[in-house]
Amino acid sequence: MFLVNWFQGVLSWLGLGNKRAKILFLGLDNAGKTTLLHMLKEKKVAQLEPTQHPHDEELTMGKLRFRVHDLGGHDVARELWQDYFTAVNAIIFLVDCNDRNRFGEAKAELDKLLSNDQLAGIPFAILGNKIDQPRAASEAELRQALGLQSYLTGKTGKADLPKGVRPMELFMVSVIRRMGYREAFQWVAQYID
Ligand SMILES: Nc1nc2c(ncn2[C@@H]2O[C@H](COP(=O)(O)OP(=O)(O)OP(=O)(O)O)[C@@H](O)[C@H]2O)c(=O)[nH]1
Ligand SMILES: [Mg+2]
Repeated sequence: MFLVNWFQGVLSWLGLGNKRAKILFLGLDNAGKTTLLHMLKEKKVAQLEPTQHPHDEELTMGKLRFRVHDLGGHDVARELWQDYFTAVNAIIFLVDCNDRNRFGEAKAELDKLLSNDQLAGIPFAILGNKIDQPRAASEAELRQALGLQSYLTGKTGKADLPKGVRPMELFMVSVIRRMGYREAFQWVAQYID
């Protein structure tokens, strides 16, 4: 009972309380995907191993279902991503804002996802993570590095987008400082029926 109440609390906090959703956490290795999942689940930071095997969290309470798939980001693990694309409601794509050497690699993976037919029209929240670090890229720098300038659809309110236009936004976050990701989930929730 405690767990149920607690989890409902997290869901309403994220704005997903009445929605059924399948969400994937994607991004390069070391971006912070598992740290985020752990933070949502346990509300604390943990030192975690790189993800070797996809990890799911799902709870069903009456009609409510919220399921996250945390997939490993290293290159071999990326081959598994597409196995999870069926019936997905949203993608959360994490990028380490400090790892400028890998912005190109992150962009290449993101571009592959954006051009995947199975994911056409699916909302993407891109999380620029680790902004607690002094040398983290700014939002403008990351937007440019990922080539997002002309594709972002607006952070505030639900945009009335033409059919086929994908909702996409960039949020600057620090998972370990609990900054920014709540807004990203609230934004995503608006686009999940
Ligand atoms: N400074 C800082 N470090 C973070 C933050 N979030 C995650 N990290 C660290 O980044 C490292 C990688 O985090 P993970 O969550 O394991 O990354 P991942 O995306 O799951 O990586 P793979 O499982 O290999 O795909 C860990 O050392 C985390 O503690 C953050 O907000 N700030
Ligand atoms: Mg991981």
